[in-house]
Amino acid sequence: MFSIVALGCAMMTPSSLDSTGLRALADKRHLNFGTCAFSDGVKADIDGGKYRQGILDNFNMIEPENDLKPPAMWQGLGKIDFTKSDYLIDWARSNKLKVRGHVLVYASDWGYTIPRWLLDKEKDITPEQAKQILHDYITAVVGRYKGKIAMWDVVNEAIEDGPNSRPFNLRDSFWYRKLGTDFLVYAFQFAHEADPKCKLYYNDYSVEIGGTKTENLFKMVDFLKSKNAPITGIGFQFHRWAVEVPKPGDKFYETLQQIADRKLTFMMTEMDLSIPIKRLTRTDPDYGLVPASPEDLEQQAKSYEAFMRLGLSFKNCEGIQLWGYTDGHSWIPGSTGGSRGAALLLDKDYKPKLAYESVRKVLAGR
Ligand code: 9MR
Repeated sequence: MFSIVALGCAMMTPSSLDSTGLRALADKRHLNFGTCAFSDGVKADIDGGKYRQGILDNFNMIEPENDLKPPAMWQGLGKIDFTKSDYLIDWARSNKLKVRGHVLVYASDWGYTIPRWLLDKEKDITPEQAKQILHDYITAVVGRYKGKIAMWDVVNEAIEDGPNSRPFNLRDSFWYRKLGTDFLVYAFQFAHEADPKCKLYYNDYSVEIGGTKTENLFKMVDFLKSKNAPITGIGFQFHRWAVEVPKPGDKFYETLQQIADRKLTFMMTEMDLSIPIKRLTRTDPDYGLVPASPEDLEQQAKSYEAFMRLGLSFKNCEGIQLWGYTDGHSWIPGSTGGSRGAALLLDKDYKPKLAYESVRKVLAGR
């Protein structure tokens, strides 16, 4: 039975690891510690090679940020373009980085989730054909990276934020309209058949804090388990604001304990802890990149420390991953109209922030 257990790393003493990047510390405690990454970023000329070096110094795992998403690679029935994902995954493997796959079914019709051409064909596709299409896509993608991708987000963000009348408050999506709740079960089954050793996750945002969306998550997980779907664990994204400081016994701890009670693992999959950023015009080179107030960086360091301790206090935590690591490459300013950002460990110039030091401290067991 899983339970909250302090990992005993408080015993470790400061050592030469203090002066190295975070990767050595994560390796030493056998922790999967990752960041999202983009294939063009790891090319030698991006930011003078700093982007790829920062990954190598600090992480032992990566997850393609967008390159493995269905709209990025799925060009038509039977047509999948693996150019970018192959490049990134080959680079990761040649540098002994583990790879997390993201994502097989992004269960929404909205945004960068499902290829437009598939939605356009919807009225000509029967449920049986949809099942076959799902099977063939998952088999091709998981099969190509069999043994190379350690864990996959099989289904991502299937639960809607606002209330609706669908089971588990699922989003209205192509896959739900064609296959009902079975699409969830099929996706896990097909992925498992294609790579039986791969760990398979359901991944979502705003489910780490308790409340209605979390209740829907548990209902969905219980449904998947009742159908014997081969699910390993839950990916909690942890896109949060750096005002939060989790403490044992609070809603964050309670939610993760419920995953342990269900004998599943979990990962923190996309952590970034944003702060307000300086309002600048879009043409300013610093647009979206500079904190509004230096005090927020101290608060952010406290918040990172507490979130790291939250994850590491559970034995069934299979890893901690950040959604990027330099403020120069982050989705947040673009999606908040330039009001929030600076959510990561290094600043836009790849200089370590206070948050970096607090993560280092926790990884070193201090
Ligand atoms: O960071 C990603 C951004 O570059 C993309 O434009 C966006 C749309 O697909 O997705 C972002 O990543 C999301 C991830 O795939 C799933 N969880 C939320 C992430 C942030 O939106």
